[in-house]
Amino acid sequence: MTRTSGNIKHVASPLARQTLLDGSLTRPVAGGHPMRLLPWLQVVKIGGRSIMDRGRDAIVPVVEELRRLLPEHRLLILTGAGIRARHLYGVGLDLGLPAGSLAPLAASEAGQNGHILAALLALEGVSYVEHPTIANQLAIHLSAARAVVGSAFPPYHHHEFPHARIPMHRADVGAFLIADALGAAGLTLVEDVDGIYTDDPNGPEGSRARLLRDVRHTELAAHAGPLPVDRALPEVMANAQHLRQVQLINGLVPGRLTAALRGEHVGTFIRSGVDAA
Ligand code: GWN
Ligand code: ATP
Repeated sequence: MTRTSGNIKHVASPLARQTLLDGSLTRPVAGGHPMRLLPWLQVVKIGGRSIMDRGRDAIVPVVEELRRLLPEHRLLILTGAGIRARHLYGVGLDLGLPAGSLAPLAASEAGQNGHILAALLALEGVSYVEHPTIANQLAIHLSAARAVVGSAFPPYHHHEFPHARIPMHRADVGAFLIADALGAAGLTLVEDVDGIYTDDPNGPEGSRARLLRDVRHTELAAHAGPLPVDRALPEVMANAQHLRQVQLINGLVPGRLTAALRGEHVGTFIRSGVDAA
């Protein structure tokens, strides 16, 4: 909307003369629901420690399963960081590095794992794509190939919140943020456990751990014990715009990923805040 007085052109904006901090003023303009950019996209996050660090024995079957899924789905495959990031955190924390310095260093391992996975899928036309490409050119890359691979870490870099010494927004949070922002059809977290348990099934209390098949983000946020996902994930899921749930599955069991992408309940569903809205 433009208006001309004399030689001056005024550009009218419904938000021009008001604070962006007053919800009652912004709601009529900003209160609508965002569009889904890529509603057919399936996002799959492959665990860094739980899958990639296991090497050939775990990676090759997962790659085979991904390859067989390509005719059926268009995929954004994201990789987490594993043992090299943990070593990096150890050295960096000992030296006193802040969370914002550690975040990009750990993220680079997620990228390395993505490069490895993409190389194994290159024959299918799958490539590693950079963060800026995921941000701006995902659609054209996914019209050229059935899938692309990227780093699951969010690109916070030195803007990482100094909430704790270890960066709080890691691969699970990054995968959720991009899947929800794109309005993707789904997000599957591929790890080495059948789902989320009441306690770490591989920990000292493991024999007593019970599998939780369906949890709300609020229950996860309140969970006192260890979790197989970033602690900040339930917090981010509370504010989801599109994704109603995420499924965490065991990628070491052949067929689970295929079933999950077909909508079957084969792991733990984590419900976001979308249903409650
Ligand atoms: O380097 O493997 O992207 O996609 O957080 O930043 O530390 O960078 O600082 O486009 O921008 O190491 O160089 O690296 O993993 O993150 O990338 O090969 O600026 O394609 O240059 O947001 O890949 O890398 O590590 O993801 O997670 O050059 Mo890497 Mo990562 Mo590549 Mo990316 Mo970071 Mo870029 Mo970035 Mo940096
Ligand atoms: P990243 O991609 O960040 O490396 P990841 O996705 O590979 O991470 P881990 O952080 O290794 O996954 O989480 C998986 C591990 O979490 C499991 O092997 C399990 O031992 C452990 N774990 C801890 N608490 C739980 C829990 N409550 N339920 C299930 N597994 C748990």
